[in-house]
Amino acid sequence: MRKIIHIDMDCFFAAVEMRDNPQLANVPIAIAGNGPRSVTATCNYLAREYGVRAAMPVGRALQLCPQLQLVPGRMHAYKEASVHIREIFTRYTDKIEPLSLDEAYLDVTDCSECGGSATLIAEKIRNDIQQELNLTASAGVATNKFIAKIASDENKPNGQCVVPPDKIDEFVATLNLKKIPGVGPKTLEKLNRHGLYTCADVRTSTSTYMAELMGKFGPAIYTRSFGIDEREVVSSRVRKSLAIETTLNEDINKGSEQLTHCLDVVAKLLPKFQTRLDKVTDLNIVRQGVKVKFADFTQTTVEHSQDSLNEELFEPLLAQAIERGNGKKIRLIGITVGFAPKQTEANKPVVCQQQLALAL
Ligand code: DCP
Ligand code: CA
Repeated sequence: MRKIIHIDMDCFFAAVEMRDNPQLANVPIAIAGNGPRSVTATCNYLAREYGVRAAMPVGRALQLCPQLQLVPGRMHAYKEASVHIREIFTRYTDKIEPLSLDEAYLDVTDCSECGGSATLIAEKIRNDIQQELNLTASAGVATNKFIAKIASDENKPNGQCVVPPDKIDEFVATLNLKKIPGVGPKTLEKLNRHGLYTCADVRTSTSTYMAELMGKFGPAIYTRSFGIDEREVVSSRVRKSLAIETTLNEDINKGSEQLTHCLDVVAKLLPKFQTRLDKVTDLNIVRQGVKVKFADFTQTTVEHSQDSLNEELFEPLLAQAIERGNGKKIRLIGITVGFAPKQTEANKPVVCQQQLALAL
């Protein structure tokens, strides 16, 4: 039986700002630029009482909460806090899988601290964070990553939730499917259309049916609905992609010039993208793509298999993305490449003579 902790900082960017500027401590705040097209990165819990949320256009946030204070982000301060919390994690285990600056899975199965109690280890980690950073974190404790992640959200902020093995079944049954990581609004809508709202509903179906309905993700939703998740805590993540994007100062209107304008934007993004790409030396490019967000906030990505970055390819990729928009204005453009690990002598799969003979 594994012991997994998911740690997640509370309203992370906002909490750092409230800590560093006492004038912000007791007022609703959101981290956002103050341009007319800005969206919030996050907001504090006071602002959430008014309905303000992350990724909300600033105009809407101010409608909901006119006294909302907009605070520009200070990424260096968030990174510094992130490095510090990761250092705290290393005191307890080396099996740490960061998910973002403020979130990580820890496998503490072999940790002897606190008599081996994952519940107490989670409390101690949260206490270290509070003492050393003056910030609060929430935690979920369970026997797998899926349950631990959902549990960490249960008693937010500054709380934790432990789901022992004999409570998993009950915990998962009533779970709304939107809580399953990876189930976004579109997936949820499709599941709902087929009468599937909770994990208990999914349990009455079959893995095959779920695969037919949802493709590759279907069987995963099915196993998750029983609270099963065999994924290991992976200490060092291999980068899967590199992306860069920009929200435009003004939407690009439909019309014959739309593609040319988009290509100009891509040309501006390319130097920075290339600099970042040059730093990735241990991976092979396997895909190249574009992302386009339209004025109504719907978005699309178009990708093509590639073994190197081909600038000429952006034109047909963008043309296809624009076509999918059916004449909608464009508000954001991004470019991406996907990677696969390089086959070096060190990581080449070892094929023994016998297997080779069989393959031949
Ligand atoms: N973030 C962002 N843009 C988003 C979502 C998040 O820039 N659309 C940033 C700001 C957050 C940080 O990442 O502070 C962590 O994201 P979380 O989703 O964990 O949200 P918070 O930590 O802000 O709040 P919570 O207390 O709900 O975890
Ligand atoms: Ca968080």
